[in-house]
Amino acid sequence: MTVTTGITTTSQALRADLETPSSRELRRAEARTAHNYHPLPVVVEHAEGAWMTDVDGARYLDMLAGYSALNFGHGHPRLLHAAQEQLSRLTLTSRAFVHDRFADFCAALGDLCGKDLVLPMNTGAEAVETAIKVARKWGYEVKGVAPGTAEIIVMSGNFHGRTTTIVGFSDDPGARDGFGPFTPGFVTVPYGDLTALEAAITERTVAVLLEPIQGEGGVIIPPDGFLAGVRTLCTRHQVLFAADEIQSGLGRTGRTFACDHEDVVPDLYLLGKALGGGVVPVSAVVADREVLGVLRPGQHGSTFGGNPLACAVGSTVVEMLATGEHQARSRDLGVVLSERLEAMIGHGVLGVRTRGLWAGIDVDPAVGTGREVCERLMARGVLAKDTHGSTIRLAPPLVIAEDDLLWGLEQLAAVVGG
Ligand code: IF1
Repeated sequence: MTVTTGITTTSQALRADLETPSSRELRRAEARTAHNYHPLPVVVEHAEGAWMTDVDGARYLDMLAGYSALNFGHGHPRLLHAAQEQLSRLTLTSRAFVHDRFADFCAALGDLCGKDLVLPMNTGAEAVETAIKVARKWGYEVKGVAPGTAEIIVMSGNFHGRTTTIVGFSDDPGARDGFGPFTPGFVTVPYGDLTALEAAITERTVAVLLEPIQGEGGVIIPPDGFLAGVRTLCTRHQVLFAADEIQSGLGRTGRTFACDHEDVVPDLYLLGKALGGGVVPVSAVVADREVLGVLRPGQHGSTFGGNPLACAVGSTVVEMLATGEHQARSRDLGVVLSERLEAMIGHGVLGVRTRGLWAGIDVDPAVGTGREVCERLMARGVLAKDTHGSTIRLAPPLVIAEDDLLWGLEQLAAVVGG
């Protein structure tokens, strides 16, 4: 496999004497874009499966997969066919009218989750915000919580999106500082701590909102039994269990949902990312009628939520998950991933956390920062993303070939000095 790359740092990319199609595009983007990201200096032109090609013709193995939005890889033929066929028929009606893909999608997704109802939205943050509104309304109308006093328990180290309400209950200064004042009614407890969770539940508590595995936190896996404990406490105290499976769900961890690893069924599934197949933004809140039935016409919605194109692609995603083949592939290749990463411990790696084809890797700071490791990986033709400090995450498309996965891990071992 020949992989040619050149520019590896943003400063290099911005030097005029190194003018290449990539550097030109990087400079143009830099000049006309808000700097709310610090992307690696790569300009992708096309992609297929697990491989991306930049404007200079250099190829890269995608080990981020759009933060798990690309579980099925780039340009999956079934997803492209579903999108292309729908594009030529009908793309948008708004929810003022019904369309012929809507019921199929909602029924299929509800069946996948074992729930009665689906509320389709677009982004993950919208699904989380929807769940917050629904849980509060359920608390007032079903549980009998005094109006305006609902509390939702969230976890330390959480990441649920970027809206002001959501960042208001983040404990990451980078995500929340400078964006107040924030929405009240959220209580934070340590992730994984059932004692603290039970102590925080009051008669005003309407929901517990958590990621079954924390992605941005660095693929943080809670102690065995934690999810089952949350389920027990929520049932005992008539509190809704809202599982944010936007990143952990839809095959990423080797099961359809990360909650499946403990045979736990939450009251609300919050879904996004891969639900749109990496083609269009599709998210949803999936729950039983007792929960989603609290909404009445005019109380919630969105222009594009549940649009025909989203439903066409989303239905295909559900079909692809229904066979279990992608979940099985994530489990099987996850064993390869875990074995190779474990072997790096003590050789530039301090710690590893894996579940299916998802890994958080704590690189020895002596090797470099997470960003520096990712820049060195880029020079070797692998694209990944750091989280905090010297932790990087790996989340390749679930369709990645085993040989490509092994090659990508060889590049990581070389970068960290294994
Ligand atoms: C960015 C992080 C990952 C999510 C979970 C809800 C959302 C996300 C568990 C909101 C979104 C994205 C957002 C994107 C980068 C990425 C991310 F680094 F920000 F934290 F994946 F870990 N729940 N995560 O992971 O979904 O509204 O984005 O569709 O904001 O930089 P969204």
